[in-house]
Order: sequence, then structure tokens, then C-alpha cells
Amino acid sequence: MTHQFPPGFLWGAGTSAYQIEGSLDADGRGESVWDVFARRAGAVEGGGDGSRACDSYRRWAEDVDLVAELGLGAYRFSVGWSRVMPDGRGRIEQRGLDHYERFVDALLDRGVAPVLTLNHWDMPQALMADGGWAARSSVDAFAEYTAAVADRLADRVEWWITQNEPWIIALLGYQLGLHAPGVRDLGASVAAGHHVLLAHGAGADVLRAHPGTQVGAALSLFPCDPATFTEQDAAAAWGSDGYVNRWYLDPLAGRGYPADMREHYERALGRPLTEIRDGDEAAIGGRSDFLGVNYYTRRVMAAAEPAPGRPFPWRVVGPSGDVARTDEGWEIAPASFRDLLIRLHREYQLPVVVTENGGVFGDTPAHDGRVHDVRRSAFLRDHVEALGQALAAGADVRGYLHWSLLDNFEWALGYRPRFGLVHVDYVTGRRTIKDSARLYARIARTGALPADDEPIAPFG
Ligand code: IFM
Repeated sequence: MTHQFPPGFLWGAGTSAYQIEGSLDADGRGESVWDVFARRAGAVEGGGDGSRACDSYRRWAEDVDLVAELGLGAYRFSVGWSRVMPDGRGRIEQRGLDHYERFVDALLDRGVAPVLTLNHWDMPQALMADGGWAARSSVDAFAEYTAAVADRLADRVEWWITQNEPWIIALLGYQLGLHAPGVRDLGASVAAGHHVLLAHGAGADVLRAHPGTQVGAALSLFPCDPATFTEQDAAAAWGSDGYVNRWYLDPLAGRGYPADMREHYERALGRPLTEIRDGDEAAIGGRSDFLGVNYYTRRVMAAAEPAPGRPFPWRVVGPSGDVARTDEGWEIAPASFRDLLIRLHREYQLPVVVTENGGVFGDTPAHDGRVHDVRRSAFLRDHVEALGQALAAGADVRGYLHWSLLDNFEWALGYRPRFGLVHVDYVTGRRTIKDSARLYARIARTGALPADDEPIAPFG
């Protein structure tokens, strides 16, 4: 089936500051938690860091040209928090804001809608003196930072994403210690996740004072399926859904935290969740104009006894049999994407923007100088088709932002995984548009999927 997407549907691509910018010392930038974490021995595969990345802080005009050349209507990027508030609180670095103002103006000049993320994991290191997101003071710090960026840019940026992937911040940053700031403490992770959501509420309140802004948080959502038809595995899937999805969706939608997951946390920690105070849930809910959805794959779950390193009675077992996978081993599951979007519409009723979707496919330039990433093209096609099916079933989805515009620094995995529509040679900085980007340009221009056998013209 070929779906015709509605006029005005936002087709775009995304990146984030630490993953592409480099120039970590430019224009008075302060240290971020990732600067410090990446220096830890063994923290990043291959020992890389964001000091050069795609060199986008200097090559930003080239990136804007790429977005325009592909005919995309939207570009999602993040503001480097420590470029604007180098000390975490107080002093505002105007040179950082000048950079993003130039960047936003260049996008607007090209008819590209900026989608601005405020926190894509690069909290100023100075805020770690209090405990980072584990400390409640992070909420006020985030509101201060939001006000500084909004005062400069809210007159021209419509789409704002306060937080990127609260669960991943809590899980990898504070529970497992695999991302910055490298904390391994379940209690700290609950506090961090809660403060990230509270900060969404505080940031949204700041942005609402600026008319015409649309505010949302981007959640990493993983549909959770039981491995078998047993009641135990069904309960494991539901528990995992509480941990990964509902713990964030429910409070954002104004329902407060789900009671079943609160019990799981309280049992695992052996204490009540005192970090969630009276009035907090009311300060998180009802403040989102849209829900940002980052979708990559699903989780197949089985019941398991809690054990050291496994605080809850479930575990990820993965799909059985031979399934299609990306080069990172993630199952490619577009039907779960469709079902997720339909579920969100039925259960949460918030308009959705797909703020991330993509996969790792390691293709590099071939003998003809082009990148024939046929598997990314197939991935894109299948997910856009699933999105069309969700729209046809009534889901209120306003846009799709592919992850990522560029190959970039993939956090603890370093530079090996390539998520880009555009290949980046990290030695020269050279950008090469991949075949998948040509397909995507075609989709963005026509608002429909081309027939399977239609040749991919350059951009015409
Ligand atoms: O690269 C990341 C991004 O920063 C956040 N969402 C998931 C992507 C792929 O792992």
C-alpha cells in the first residue's frame, strides 16, 4: 500500500550537539558530563570522544545546505547546554547563543523548520557537584537554561523538545553507569528519571510564556512482547512496559506514575519513593503539546527471578528464530512501530512527532564514490509504510524525523555504528549523501512512498 501523507507533515532528520559538533573549547563552552565521562578508561569503545566528531560546530553551514538539498522540511538539533551555561547556573555565554541563532536563521532562510532539543544528555559537568539529575536542584538549573535559550530563540523556533529519552538517561547514566555521568545506583536512577520529568514540566512552563511554541519530551519507547503465551511472560512484558514506557508516558499524560511500577521500584529498593513529592506529578502532567517518539526496536520479555544486576522479575530474551537485524543486532520490527503509534493514539491521545527512527548499517563509499546502503533504504521504506498504516488507522502523527542526518558519535559505542543518511569521513570531515537519503528526499518531496521498482533519481 502506498500512503499519501497529509500536506504539512514534517519530514526531517535529527542530530545532537555532543554527537556532531566537536570544537569543545570554542566560544567559552564549559565542560559537559560527556567530556568527563569519555576520558574514563574503557568508557567509549575505541577510546573516542566528541572533541572532533563531525566538526559541525565549524561546518554548520554545510549541514544546513545538506538538509536543504535533500528537501527536508525540518531539522532536529540540540543546543549544547554547556555552551550556553558553562558553569551550570548563572552566567549565560552569549557566544554560544549567537552560534545557535545563526544556525536557526540559516535553517529558516532555507524554509526548514528547526526542532530544538534542550537536553540531549550533555548536562554541564558543574552540576555534578550536587549529583546531576539525581539532585532536585537540577530542575531549577534546567529551567534557568531553558529561559536563556527561549529568550533568544522562542520568537522564531516553533518546535521544542525539552528532554531526550528520560529512560535512557536514568538507565544508562544512573543505573548501569554505561553513559555519562557513569553512576550505578538504582535509587539515583529513579531520582534522576523523576527530576528529568520535573524539569520537562518546569521547562514547558517557561516556554509557554512564549506564544507559538510547541513543547514536548522525546521518549524512547520499546513495545514489550511476551516470549511465550504463558501468564508469567505476559506479566513480564507488562512489567517491562511499566519500566520502559508507562513510567514516562503516564505522568506526562497527566495520570501520575503507574502504581504497578512504583511497587516494583519500592520492592527493589526496599523503601518508598520519597523523591516523588506531593504536587510533583501535577507539575509534570498536562504540559505537552505533543509527544516525541523515538522508536528503534521492540523488547521480547520472559519472566525471571530478580538477581544481582536484575532488580525486577523479567529479562530481555529477544525474538526467537531468524529475524532481520541491523548491523548492531537490533531486530528490525516495523509492525511494532505501527502498533505503537496506534496504541499511543488510543491510550494517550497526544499528537505525536516521531523524533527518532533509524538503524545502524555500516555501508561506506563504494568504487563509484556513492554509498549504496540498500538495507537502510529498505528499513526507511518499511518504517514509513508502517507510519502510513498507523495514520490510516487514525493515529495523530505530525512528523517523522529520521535518526540521523549524519553518521556521528554513538556515545559509548564510539564511531563504529553508522546511523546517518549522510556518510561522514571522520578524517576529512567529508559528507557523502547515501542512496537512502536520495530515497528519503523523494519521500519528503512527494509525501508518498515511491513504487519499489522506481529508480532513485538524484533529487528530481
Ligand atoms: O544516537 C542515539 C541518540 O542520541 C538517542 N537515541 C538513540 C540514538 C541511537 O542509539
